[in-house]
Amino acid sequence: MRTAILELLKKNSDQYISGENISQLLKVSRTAVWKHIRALKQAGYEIEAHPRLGYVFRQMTERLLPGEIKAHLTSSVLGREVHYFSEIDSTNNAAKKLAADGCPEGTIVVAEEQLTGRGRLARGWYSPFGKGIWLSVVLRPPFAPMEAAKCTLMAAVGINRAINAVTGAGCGIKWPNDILCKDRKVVGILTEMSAEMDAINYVVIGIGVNVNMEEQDFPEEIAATATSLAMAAGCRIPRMKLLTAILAELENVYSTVKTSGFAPILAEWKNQSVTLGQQVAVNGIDRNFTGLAVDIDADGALLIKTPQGIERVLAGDVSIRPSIEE
Ligand code: BTX
Repeated sequence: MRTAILELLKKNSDQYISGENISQLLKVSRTAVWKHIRALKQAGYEIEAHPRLGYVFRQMTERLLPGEIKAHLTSSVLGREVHYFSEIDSTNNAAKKLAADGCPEGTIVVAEEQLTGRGRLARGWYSPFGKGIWLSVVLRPPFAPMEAAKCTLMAAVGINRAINAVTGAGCGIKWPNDILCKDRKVVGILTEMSAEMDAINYVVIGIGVNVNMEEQDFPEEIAATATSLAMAAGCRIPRMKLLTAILAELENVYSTVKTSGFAPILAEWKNQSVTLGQQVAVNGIDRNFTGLAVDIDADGALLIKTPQGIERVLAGDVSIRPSIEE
């Protein structure tokens, strides 16, 4: 009923429509109309109420509400179940709970704000209200658990395709889990998994996209290293369009991997990479060193040329250094 009332208001957005009219047209009591309109307003829709004239729909909500996501969705599996929160600790935490309880593949969790958004290795992810896309996607891939690490690379390719198509911002992928715009971080990806010895139960791909922040919106600690798509593109970016484009491209890359394996996606990753060909400093799990990033292998590991030979890095942090002699 709520959706029907919303549709009626949207269709008549150039005029007031009385509660009486709505109740007759949709065969529902006036009290129910009033309650549904109150709920729509609470959800973020701007509906003006006039005591004599009735209601008028003023503005599309800017929120990423489930009904709006479903109306704009072009993917068929990703986003078929949407869990929306105005604020939450972390969308990945919620998605992992849903996945453990058996939610279908393609379920997404979206929030306007994360209070304790998470990065890798217990680091934080700054996620202010309404300015970004804070999203987690549940997949149930038919791969062996050791393949799961490549889901991050797969996601990066899909997300990078979508943000470049929607914003023209010219972003590139930094190994292993960031997308950069003009050398600053605009997207972070956190992939988490639950698996048995030989099968994956679920993978949650957590995606944080800085969409409409301005320079002054970033806290001091990350102000010099972070940016937003709006800052890069020079205009506000419609979050709904971007969200549905990300879901569509993620679905495309996932379907490529399922039919043809990771090779085509790794090839595209190399083309979109801002890491390869650069001098990098590796902050590995057990050692730090520098070298030239020359390639990624079939497992998604970064290959670094050092004076001692080629080093293979499967996990860790890499910072790109200003050009120095090898
Ligand atoms: P990461 O460990 O590679 O990066 C985390 C680091 O990035 C932080 O320590 C900080 O220096 C910097 N940082 C924090 N917030 C931002 C930001 N908004 N923009 C740019 N740099 C920042 C990256 O981890 C993975 C992040 C995934 C975030 C998503 S959001 C939806 C989902 N839910 C959740 O809790 N995490 C994921």
